[in-house]
Amino acid sequence: MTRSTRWLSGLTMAFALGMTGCGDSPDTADMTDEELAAAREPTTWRFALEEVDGSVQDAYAQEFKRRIAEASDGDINVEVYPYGSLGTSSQITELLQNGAIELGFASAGHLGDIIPEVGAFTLHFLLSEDEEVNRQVLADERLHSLLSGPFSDEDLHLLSMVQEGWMVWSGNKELRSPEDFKDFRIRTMTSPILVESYKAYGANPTPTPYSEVYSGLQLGQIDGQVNPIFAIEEMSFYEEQDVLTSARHEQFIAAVVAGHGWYNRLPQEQRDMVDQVRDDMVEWIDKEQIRYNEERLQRILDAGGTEYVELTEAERDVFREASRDVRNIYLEDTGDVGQEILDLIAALIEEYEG
Ligand code: 6CS
Repeated sequence: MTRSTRWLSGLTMAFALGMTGCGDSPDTADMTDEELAAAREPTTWRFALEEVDGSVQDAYAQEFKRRIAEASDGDINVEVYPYGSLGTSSQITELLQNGAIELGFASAGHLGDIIPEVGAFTLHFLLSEDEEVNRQVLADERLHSLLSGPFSDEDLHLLSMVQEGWMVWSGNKELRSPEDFKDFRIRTMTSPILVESYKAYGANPTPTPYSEVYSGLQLGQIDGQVNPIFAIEEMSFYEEQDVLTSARHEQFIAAVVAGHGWYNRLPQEQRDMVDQVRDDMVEWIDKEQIRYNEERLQRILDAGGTEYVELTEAERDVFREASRDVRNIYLEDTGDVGQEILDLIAALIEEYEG
């Protein structure tokens, strides 16, 4: 889709959303202070999710809403739109670019399509095995300032990078080696780096929107998929799969994003409020995602019929080796900036691992 057709499709959605976000303003000229206060409607910021109610993204958005309402004395209402109400991940990103919504999630596995630099966060065996280290790396200002240019080139403003849990492979067999992946039809998100990553294991990757994964499994159009455990549970993927294999090869990472123009036009005090709430939520959401993933794994195991397998270090090493050349593909797409991002991530991991 070109920029202009993207704009048009975003505009159509914007009308559906009621772009002004407010009705006819009352005539305020003759009002007393009390009347003015009563007539004052809260400002609405629309926050779109790529996940359904009860997900990690929903937990983030609901808490963000609560904290913004508190910090603004009720003047700002964040309206949360769960997955399904505004379209696919790419459509949500278009709405943010067009200014039809103010805030949203954009996972690296989809955003890598339009911001190749973000593909780094879909590379296998790149981050630390320690989630606390990853959380610090992802919140580091040095990383954010490297990424801010590629985001603003696409009319987006990066607020936060959130890890949502280890990606787990689901299938009807254990996936313990690249041989097990031979011709395995695995659904991936749309990022080219993800597609290359699974080709490197010998698999047959099939990028599709999130909403089509369950039917794809049910109809046998795909053999498996990859997602964090909380998502495998809440989207019922486990019902169609016998085995979950954990290689701790990749964290699911999503960006919390604002429209670039909108963010920059905010009054300074509101921008500071957003940044403060964002900073204060880094630890909170990480604890939540860990809890969500642990509880949902238990739910899957309690339901019966799905086995959970963790790869040994030796098995992980084989995948680590097989994934190495994909970094060159990432660098071909991103050049010096990509190299800087990879170098910085490696340096930050070393720094925070201590
Ligand atoms: O697999 C996907 O496409 C999706 N997975 C998660 C956990 N969140 C949103 C994303 O679009």
